Amino acid sequence: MDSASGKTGVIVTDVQGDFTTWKEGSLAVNGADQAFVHKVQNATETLAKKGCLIFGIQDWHPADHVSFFTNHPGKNAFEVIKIEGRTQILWPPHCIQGTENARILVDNNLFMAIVKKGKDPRYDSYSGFQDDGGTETEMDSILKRNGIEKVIVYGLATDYCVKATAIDAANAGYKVTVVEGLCRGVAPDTTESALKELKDRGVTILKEL
Ligand code: VGL
Ligand code: ZN
Repeated sequence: MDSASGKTGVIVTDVQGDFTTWKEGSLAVNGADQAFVHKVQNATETLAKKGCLIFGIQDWHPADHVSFFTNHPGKNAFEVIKIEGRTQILWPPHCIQGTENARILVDNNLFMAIVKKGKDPRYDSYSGFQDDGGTETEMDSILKRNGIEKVIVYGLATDYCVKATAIDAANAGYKVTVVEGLCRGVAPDTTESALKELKDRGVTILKEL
């Protein structure tokens, strides 16, 4: 990946214990094992050495978050409901602020900044740029402050947070690359359709770096 010609930012998305089988996470993504996390760690170090600026996204929910099925009496995990017209998938409680499995598993010293998302109990937030209520995070302003024009996005999960973050980055005018081999998806069908949608929106999909 060429970074000499312009400023490239890397957005390492939600590589947190609860999304990994390694840490027996509550929302473990298939294939997000220890080897996967090490591969992400190594790739991120390589990109940092090449001069890319590394940013992290951290899912960071309060215990009463709207996306947890446990906060909807009678509902089960992975049920889909409508909330004020929005589609909400009900997830197992995950990435609760200040819990062990909310930690980012990539060396935190690599990050220029870590943007937390999903803090508002009322709204889910797959994208690192904004939540479902339209409230923006500091991601875009931090990227702009650093003169970033291109972003490389990878992490967990391909079909949710990687997808939403890459789409919002493209919509915000960044040239976006997603590295498929550095992502894992929740389900094969939604992962395939996510990659297709990203391509259709002009995002470059690389198999590997
Ligand atoms: C994610 C579901 C709920 C993700 C976050 O990081 O893809 N998925 N919260
Ligand atoms: Zn979440």
